[in-house]
Amino acid sequence: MTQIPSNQAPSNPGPRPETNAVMKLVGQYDSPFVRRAAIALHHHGVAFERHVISTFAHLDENLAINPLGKVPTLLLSDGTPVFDSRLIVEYLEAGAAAEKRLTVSDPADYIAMLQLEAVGIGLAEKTYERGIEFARRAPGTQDMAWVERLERQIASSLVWLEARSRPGTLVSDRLTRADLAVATAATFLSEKQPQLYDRERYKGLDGHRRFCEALPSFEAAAYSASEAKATGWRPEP
Ligand SMILES: N[C@@H](CCC(=O)N[C@@H](CS)C(=O)NCC(=O)O)C(=O)O
Repeated sequence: MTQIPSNQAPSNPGPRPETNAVMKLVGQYDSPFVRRAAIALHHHGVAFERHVISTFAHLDENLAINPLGKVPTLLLSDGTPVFDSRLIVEYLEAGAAAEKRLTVSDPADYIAMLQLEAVGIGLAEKTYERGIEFARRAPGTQDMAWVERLERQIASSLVWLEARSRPGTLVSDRLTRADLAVATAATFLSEKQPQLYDRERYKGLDGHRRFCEALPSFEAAAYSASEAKATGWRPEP
C-alpha cells in the first residue's frame, strides 16, 4: 500500500473555526443520517446553516451536490461537499479537541463502540429500505418476501441492541458515535414504523433513546415529521 509521506498528510483536516463563511448541511431532520451529522456538528460546536431539501423531491439539485443524489451532504465554507454521514462524522472527529471527541480510545470500548455504531446505522438502513417498499410502490405491489426479510433483520438488530442498552450512554460515561447512531435509528423506527418498535420489549433501548434525545445536541436537531410531510412522505396505510 502506498504510504502518504508524513510531510504531505494533513495534520488537522477537520473544520477550521476561523473561517467566516458558514457550512451548510443538506437534508431533512426525519433522516437518521442527516440528524446524526447535525448532532455531531452541534456537539462539536461547529456553526452551520441548513438547506432543507429532499432526496426524492429535489433529486436534480441533490445530484449536483452529491454524485449519488443522497442526503446528507455537508457543504464546507468553501463549497467543498462532504457526503455520507459516516464521512461527515469522521471529518468532524479529525478536527476535534480530545475532550470533545466522540470516539473512545480504550481498545475494548473501541470495538464495542464500532459494533454498536454499525448495528445502529444498519438498523436505520433496513428501516429506510422497508419504508421505501411502502412509500414508493403502488398498494399491493410490495415484495413481501423482501419486506419479511427486512423485518427479521430489524427485529434481530433490536434484540441485539436491547441486550447492550441502558438509559444513559452505551460504552463510556461520555457520549460516543455509538450513541448517535443507535439513538437516531431507534427514533427513526419509532416515528416511521412504530408497529415494529415495542417500547416495553425494548425498554433499555428506549430509555437510551430518550436519554440521548434530551441532550442539547440532539434537541437542536430534533426529529421533524413536518419536514418529511412537506416533501411528500405519508405514513404507511
Ligand atoms: N450511507 C449514507 C446513507 C444516506 C441515505 O440513505 N440517505 C437517504 C435519505 S434518509 C437517501 O438519500 N436516499 C436516497 C437514495 O438512496 O437514493 C449516509 O450515511 O449518509
